[in-house]
Amino acid sequence: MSRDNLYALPRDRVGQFQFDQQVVDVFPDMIARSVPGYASILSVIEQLAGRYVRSGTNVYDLGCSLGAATMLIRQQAPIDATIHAVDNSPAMIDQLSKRLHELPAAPQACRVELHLADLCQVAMSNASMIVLNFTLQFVPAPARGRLLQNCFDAMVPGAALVLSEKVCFDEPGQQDLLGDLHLDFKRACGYSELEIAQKRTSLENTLIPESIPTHTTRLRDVGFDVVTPWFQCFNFVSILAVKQST
Ligand code: GEK
Repeated sequence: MSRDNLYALPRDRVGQFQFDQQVVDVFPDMIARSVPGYASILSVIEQLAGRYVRSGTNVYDLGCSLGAATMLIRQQAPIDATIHAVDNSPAMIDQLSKRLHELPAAPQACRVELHLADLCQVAMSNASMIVLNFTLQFVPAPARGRLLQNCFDAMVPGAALVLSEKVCFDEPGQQDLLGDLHLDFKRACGYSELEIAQKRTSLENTLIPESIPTHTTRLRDVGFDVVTPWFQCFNFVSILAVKQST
């Protein structure tokens, strides 16, 4: 795995963050050293797949990047389920396609379909599990409610949605403290002050965090019956939302 040093040298101008080939080349290292709890969240997504993915249904991994969640869900899903891995970055989808082709043959594994598409435009149906693992934060805020409504409407009774996000806090003391603790985490993972500052600038108008109550209220408003944050480390959370069984 290549080490992320994309922002190690001073740049004259720090442009908007893009999920391009340079990012793809270092992505596993970048996300592991930037998102506290990333590995733990993935391992629980695998556990949840074992519980929720149903025979003959679809699973959507929206904003799949290199398919970290897709690969784990595939290990749990029944053979006649289909995982739809969606991303609008051609570099991510190309690399994920290569990874899938390099996997050893697994006759018991379910089908994985890749979609190079905007997740707001993708048609979904018959879903027993939908994953948005650090993706909604990149969708323009006004489009988020409609997207989650589409997810809810596409889900079968008893299905689960996992929403992991970087979040903000209304209370300034909490916002500052948890933000600082996240920066300490990045320093401890080897990022320099320059790398942290340049990455922050590049993400400024691209990654728009919202508060935990904003997320949970919106999920309830679109119809989910059980909405519960199940993980938090500093300003990173994961929320489980379940559609009522009939
Ligand atoms: C993981 N889930 O490793 N449509 C489709 N894809 C999008 C859109 C959009 N509108 N906006 C952003 N993306 C992954 C990690 S990374 C999180 C997700 C991060 C894609 C974008 O191309 C990128 O691959 C992904 O969402 C976000 O479990 O880098 O912080």
